[in-house]
Amino acid sequence: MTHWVLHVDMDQFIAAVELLRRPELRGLPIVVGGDGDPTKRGVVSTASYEAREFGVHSGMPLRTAAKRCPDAVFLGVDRELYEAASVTIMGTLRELDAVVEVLGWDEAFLGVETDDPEAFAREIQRRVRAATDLDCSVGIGENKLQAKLATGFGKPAGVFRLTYASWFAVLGARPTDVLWGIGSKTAKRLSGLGISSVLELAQTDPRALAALVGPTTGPWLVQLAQGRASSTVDSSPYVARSRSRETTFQQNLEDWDRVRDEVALLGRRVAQDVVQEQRRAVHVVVKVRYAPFDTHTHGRALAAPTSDVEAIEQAAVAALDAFNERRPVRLLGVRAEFEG
Ligand code: TTP
Ligand code: MG
Repeated sequence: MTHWVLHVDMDQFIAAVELLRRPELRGLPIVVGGDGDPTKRGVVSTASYEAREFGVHSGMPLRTAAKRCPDAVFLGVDRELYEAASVTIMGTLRELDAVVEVLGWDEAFLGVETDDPEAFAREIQRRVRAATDLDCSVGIGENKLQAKLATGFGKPAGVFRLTYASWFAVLGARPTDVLWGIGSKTAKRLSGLGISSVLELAQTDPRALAALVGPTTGPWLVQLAQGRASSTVDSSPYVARSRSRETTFQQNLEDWDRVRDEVALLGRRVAQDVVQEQRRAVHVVVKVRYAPFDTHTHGRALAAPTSDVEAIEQAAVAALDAFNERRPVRLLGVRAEFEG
């Protein structure tokens, strides 16, 4: 028996949940976001695969989605419905002979001892479908990184295996931001250093990269590109690392006294969430999305771990002071990060 890591990720999760109660919409481009009115401000939570063909994706303003795909059906977000589906999915996974680590509301790692991981993956898909009528894709790897990346190649409703043996054949020529943990900023920085592909990053001397991007980050990036990562799946309950609240304004806020008031209000709300979770925050981050749509963040460390509402609110307001540009604002967010 061999230890395998399987990564399960639901296909077009919230669109798929919506389709269960609106089967007549199956096959049409669906966009879920905001309250479902694409003339209002808000962002796309998810687009069905049909809508993605038109270039609609998560995080995009609803109005842009409506421009790209005028015939899409727009639906409002119904968080509780998706959370209920998520609970059923995770419950189904826990009934399997595997260690289950929940990674998000539509994805989980499974640690499995088996000689036939594909058969195990098919069994997962069969059970999830029986319990929820929803499809998932399953990635198989020798570690979490390989499994997580494999899932994307299995979509939709498929199974894909990615191991050390196939790593470079599958990913070597791809840009570095396909790697889990490398975003567009890091990829850009790397390509500025002449490192564009996964293979190039994998062949970079970790010490040389450490000198350029930092002693921890440099070697870690090289390791990622080589497909190396932990294979330990941990079943201890999922603990959120942060809590956040945000508001999209239907009209831009131009008065920065109001911006400050809104940040204070969000700071208080987040602080109340922190209190409710009986946790302590160590860091507060403010997100400002200026009109038309550029997003910036600044953070503030708290003097000590705290659940004090005043302290968290004040940290949010202090973080706002780091924003030098006082342009019109379309969205504000405040995130409290918990202690270890
Ligand atoms: P994903 O698994 O990234 O996306 P997906 O399930 O819609 O599609 P895929 O088949 O490619 O996995 O995210 C899961 C759900 O999380 C998604 O349905 C909606 C939600 N979500 C947001 O609300 N906002 C976001 O920015 C993203 C990325 C996801
Ligand atoms: Mg998904």
